[in-house]
Amino acid sequence: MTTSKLINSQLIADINAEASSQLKSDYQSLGERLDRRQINIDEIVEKTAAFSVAIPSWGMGTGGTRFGRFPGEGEPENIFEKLEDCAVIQQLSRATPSVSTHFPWDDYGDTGAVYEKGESLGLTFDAVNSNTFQDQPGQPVSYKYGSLSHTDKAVREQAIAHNLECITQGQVLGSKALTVWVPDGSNFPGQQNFRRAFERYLVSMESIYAALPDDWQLFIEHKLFEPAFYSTVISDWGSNYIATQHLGEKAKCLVDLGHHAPSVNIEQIVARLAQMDKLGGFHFNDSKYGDDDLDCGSIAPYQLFLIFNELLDAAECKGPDFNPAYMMDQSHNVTDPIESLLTSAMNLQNAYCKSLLVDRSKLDHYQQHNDVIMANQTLKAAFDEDVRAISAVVRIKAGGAIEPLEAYRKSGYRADCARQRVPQSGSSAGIV
Ligand code: PSV
Ligand code: MN
Repeated sequence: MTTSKLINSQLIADINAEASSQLKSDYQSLGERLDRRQINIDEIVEKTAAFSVAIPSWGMGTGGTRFGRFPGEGEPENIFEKLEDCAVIQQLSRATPSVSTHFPWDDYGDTGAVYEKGESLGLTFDAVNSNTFQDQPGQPVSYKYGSLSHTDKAVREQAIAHNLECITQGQVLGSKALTVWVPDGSNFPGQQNFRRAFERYLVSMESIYAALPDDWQLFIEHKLFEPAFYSTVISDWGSNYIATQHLGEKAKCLVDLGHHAPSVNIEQIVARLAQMDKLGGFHFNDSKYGDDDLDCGSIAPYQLFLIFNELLDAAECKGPDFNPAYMMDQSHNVTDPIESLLTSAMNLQNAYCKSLLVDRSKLDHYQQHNDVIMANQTLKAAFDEDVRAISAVVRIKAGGAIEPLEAYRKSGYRADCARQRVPQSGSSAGIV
């Protein structure tokens, strides 16, 4: 089923033309403010333009909870339509040139065709994600009691084989990393022997690691709870770090912002992993209570800024080889996924941009002299700047939209999709 592809570029140009004089004056006054702090705004624009984040293919449809799902109109029905929606996000935001895929959700029997579709839309592919948290039709053995750490060798072998297949599919897509998140764990004390389960997991992961192409990385994603509610095998960054250390250089930790205990200092975890060369990448999202998978920057924008602040500190110290993968992982239950992902990409870009404004030598000076208030104010001064004019200039220079949401809404893209795509059936439950 084909849909209207991309948004009419004349429409974007017209909306940009209307918004451009306002943008000019916002940019000028921000430039003057930054100038007073000896910051050159054009240099910040250049650096901000280097920021990009991958879109999760699985975030393109409406998500849900275990209580239900309320599908929106014109949702994509398959990976090809998902890629079309991703291309619209990229067309408007110019900060999302790649897509992270999930297997077998994105397996339509012809991964070459998926690659070609992406290429035709100007998209590339980031890490591939495996799925051993659901049973698939016809699968010989079940993941009900775990996958890579299962007590039954046959289940472990099936899970390993699936991950190897993901690598094969990922090679077709030009991906350079496999992300492994396992649901393995237990619901009741006594259900599982913690040590043996971790041992079995590590042995399984050794086989996956051994199959990695030379230029690939293996990202391990930890998660505190859910679907297991008493313990999970890779519950936290400590277990994750142990596993990546055990496996070798190509294994790195992936930090999903929603996968920690409430009030955990995630930016400090980021700093630790970066320092030890074990920070592989991110699944960005936001949350209030647990793994809420809300839009990036919608709940705790200061935390996001503090994370980027650590990333820039690490980048300064480690140089160009420090290059964690930035991906989003959100569930859009009550919003149009395109709108949520556009907003999230911009929030991430703004947080990144603000962290570029931190006066690091001043910060270092105050830290060295234990000037607590001034150290904190130095960080806060960067966070408090309104940098939206910078990211808008980055977008317009790259051919995007000054106001992506406005352009998207005026384009009627979703309504076109609703006319052209077969509606999704039912309102079944399910978290993406
Ligand atoms: C698990 O909650 C997770 O964050 C992993 O990244 C999965 O692959 C993704 O969500 C699937 O919804
Ligand atoms: Mn995730």
